[in-house]
Amino acid sequence: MLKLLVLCLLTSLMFVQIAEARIRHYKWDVKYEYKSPDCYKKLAITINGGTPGPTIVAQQGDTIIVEVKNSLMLENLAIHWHGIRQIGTPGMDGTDGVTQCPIVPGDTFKYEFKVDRAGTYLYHAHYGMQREAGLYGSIRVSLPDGEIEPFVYDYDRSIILNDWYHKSTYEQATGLSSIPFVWVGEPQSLLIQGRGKFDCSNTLSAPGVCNASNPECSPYVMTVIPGKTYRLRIGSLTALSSLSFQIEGHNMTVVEADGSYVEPFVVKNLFIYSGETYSVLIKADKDPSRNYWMTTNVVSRLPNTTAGLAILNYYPTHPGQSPPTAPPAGPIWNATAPRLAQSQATKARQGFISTPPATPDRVLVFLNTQNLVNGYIRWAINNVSFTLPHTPYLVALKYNLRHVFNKSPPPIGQDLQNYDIYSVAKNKNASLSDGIYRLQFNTTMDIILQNANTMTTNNSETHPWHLHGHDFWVLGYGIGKFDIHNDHKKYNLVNPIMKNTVPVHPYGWTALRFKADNPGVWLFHCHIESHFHMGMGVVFEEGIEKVGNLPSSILGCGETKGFGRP
Ligand SMILES: *[C@@H]1O[C@H](CO)[C@@H](O)[C@H](O)[C@H]1NC(C)=O
Ligand SMILES: *[C@@H]1O[C@H](CO)[C@@H](O)[C@H](O)[C@H]1NC(C)=O
Ligand SMILES: *[C@@H]1O[C@H](CO)[C@@H](O)[C@H](O)[C@H]1NC(C)=O
Ligand SMILES: *[C@@H]1O[C@H](CO)[C@@H](O)[C@H](O)[C@H]1NC(C)=O
Ligand SMILES: *[C@@H]1O[C@H](CO)[C@@H](O)[C@H](O)[C@H]1NC(C)=O
Ligand SMILES: *[C@@H]1O[C@H](CO)[C@@H](O)[C@H](O)[C@H]1NC(C)=O
Ligand SMILES: *[C@@H]1O[C@H](CO)[C@@H](O)[C@H](O)[C@H]1NC(C)=O
Ligand SMILES: *[C@@H]1O[C@H](CO)[C@@H](O)[C@H](O)[C@H]1NC(C)=O
Ligand SMILES: [Cu+2]
Repeated sequence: MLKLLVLCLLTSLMFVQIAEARIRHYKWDVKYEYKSPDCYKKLAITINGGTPGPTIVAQQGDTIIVEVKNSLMLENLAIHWHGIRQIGTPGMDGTDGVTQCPIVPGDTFKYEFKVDRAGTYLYHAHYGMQREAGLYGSIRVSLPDGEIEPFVYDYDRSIILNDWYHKSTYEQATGLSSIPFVWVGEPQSLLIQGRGKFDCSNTLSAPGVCNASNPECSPYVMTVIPGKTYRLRIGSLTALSSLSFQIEGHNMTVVEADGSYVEPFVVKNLFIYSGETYSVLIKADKDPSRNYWMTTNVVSRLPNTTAGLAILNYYPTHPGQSPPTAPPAGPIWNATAPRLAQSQATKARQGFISTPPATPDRVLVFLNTQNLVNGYIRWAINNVSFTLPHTPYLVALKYNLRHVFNKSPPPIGQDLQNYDIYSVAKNKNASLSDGIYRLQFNTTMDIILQNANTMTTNNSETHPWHLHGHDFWVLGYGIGKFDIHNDHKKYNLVNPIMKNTVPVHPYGWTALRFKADNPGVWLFHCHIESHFHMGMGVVFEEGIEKVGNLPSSILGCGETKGFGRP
C-alpha cells in the first residue's frame, strides 16, 4: 500500500515536471501533391499529406521543435509562426530574406522556439507567394496548469478561413511582375478549414479535373452537442479577401483576438482580415433536429466568389444532412461602417489590460499608394516600394555585411498634409528600395497607417497589416486623412487591445503603438500576398547588438554562403 502510494507520488511528481518543461516535437514533410480542396484538382503544398497542416497544440511555456523537410523538389521554403513573438529567437521567425535564408529542396530545417503566451495563432509559408498554395495551419496555446480563462466553455475548436486560386502561385506572381500587368483576380472559391466548393459545371476542364463528388471537397462539419458552449477559434489566411463569417441562427460572442482577451461583444457577422485570429463563443441552443450553415463571404471588394460553406451539425442529427434553409446572405460588401464599428469595438478585457506608454518617442506615418515603377504597378509606402534583399537582414546586420541592402533609411512621410488621399495617385513615380527603419532599442514607436485612393477612380482597399516580433496597442481608427495635430487626442489609452494584425480601412487611418524591445529584425507588411509581392511592406531593426549567436542553419544564401557553416 505504502509502496503504491510512493509510486503514485513519484509518478505525479514526474508528471508535474514534464508538464512544466514540455517539448513538443514535430516532423513535417512538405511537398506538392494533387489536391481538390474545392473539388478542382490542382497542385497544393501539403504537410505530411494534408492541407491545412496539423494543428500545433501546446501549453504556455512549451518549446516547439518542428523539423521541416523540404520535399518540394524544385522550390525553396520558409515557415513563419504567426503571432509568436520569438523573444530571444529572432532567427526562428521563418521570414525568407528577413530572418533566414530559405530552406533549399532536400534540406531539413529545425525550427525551435517557445510559445510564451496562451492564445490562438497561425503558421504559414513565408517564401514568395507560397502561403496560398496551401501551406498553413493553426497554433493553439493553452494556459499553464491551474490558470483558467475569464470565460466558460465546454469544447475548443479551430478553423481557418482561406481563399483559393486555381492558378499556381508562379503564374500569379509572374503576372503581377509583368508589363502588361496581370492581376490575380478574385479567388475561385472560399475555404473553411481547407474545404470549399467550386461549381464544376462552370468549367470546360478535362474530365476528372473538377469532380463535385470528390470527398476532399465535402464541406467541413463541426459537430456540437445540444446545450454545450463552444469556443471557436477562427483564423484568416486569405491571399486577398477580407471576409465576413457567420453561423446561421447563432450569434457569436467575441472573447479573444490575436492572443489577447477582448471585452466581450456579440456579433452576427464576424469580419476577419488575413492574418487575424478571433475566438468566439457559440451556444448550441437552437433546434437540435436540424443542421445549420456556417458561411463566409467576401467583403470590401466587389465579390465574384460564391460563399464558402460549412455545416454546424447538432448531434445526433446526421452530419451529412444539408440544412433545410438557404445559406444566409452575407453583409453588404461595400459598407465600411459596420467593419469600422467592429474594429472600434475590439477592446482589451477588463482585468487583462496592458496599459501603453502615455506618449511615443517617435511617430512614423505610413502613407500607402499605388504607383508605377519603370512601368510596373507597385504598392509604395511614402514613395518607396519594398523589395527583399538576397541576404537576410538579420544576418547582414549582425555580422556587419556591407552592400547587401540600401543603407539609406526610407522617408518618414512628413508630406502627408499635402497629399489628397481621395484623388487617383498622381505621383506615379515611386522607387524600389530594400532600405529599413532602424529603431532605437526600447523606445516607444507610433505608426500611423494612412490609406488613400489607388490608381483607379474612387477606389481604396482594405489592407491588413501584420507586425512580426511584437504585439502592438491599437490606439484608434478613423476615416479620412489623419490629423496629426488633433487625432492623437482621441486615442484610446485606457483599454486598447493588443494585436499583431490590424486593418486599415478604405480611405482610413489606423494608429498603433509598440515598444521596440525585441532584439531582431522584423517585417511589417500588408498580409495580402499580392500586395506584399508588389512592395507593400517595411522592415524594422531594433537592438541588433543584443542578438546572440545566430543558428548556422539560417545562413547559406547571398553573402552568407559558407558563412559560419560548420
Ligand atoms: C468523382 O469522384 C467520385 C468519388 O470519389 C468517384 O466515384 C467518381 O468516379 C469520380 N468521377 C470522375 C469522372 O472521376
Ligand atoms: C443576436 O443578437 C441580437 C442583438 O443582440 C439579437 O437581437 C438577436 O435576437 C440575437 N439572435 C439570436 C439568434 O440569438
Ligand atoms: C467571375 O467568376 C466567373 C466564374 O468563376 C468567371 O468566369 C469570371 O471570369 C469572373 N469574372 C471576373 C471579372 O473575375
Ligand atoms: C455598393 O455596391 C453596389 C453594387 O454591388 C452599388 O450599387 C452601391 O452603390 C455601392 N454602395 C456604395 C456605398 O458604394
Ligand atoms: C512622393 O514623391 C512625389 C514626387 O516625387 C513628391 O511630390 C511627394 O512629396 C512624395 N511623397 C511623400 C509622401 O514623400
Ligand atoms: C517620373 O519618372 C519619369 C521616368 O523616370 C520621368 O520622366 C518623370 O519626370 C518623373 N515624374 C515625376 C513627377 O517625378
Ligand atoms: C526599457 O525601458 C523601460 C522603461 O520604459 C525600463 O524600465 C527598462 O529597464 C528598459 N529596458 C532595457 C533593456 O533597457
Ligand atoms: C467618384 O465619386 C465622386 C464623389 O462621390 C462622384 O462625384 C464621381 O462621379 C465618382 N466618379 C466615378 C468615376 O465613379
Ligand atoms: Cu494590402
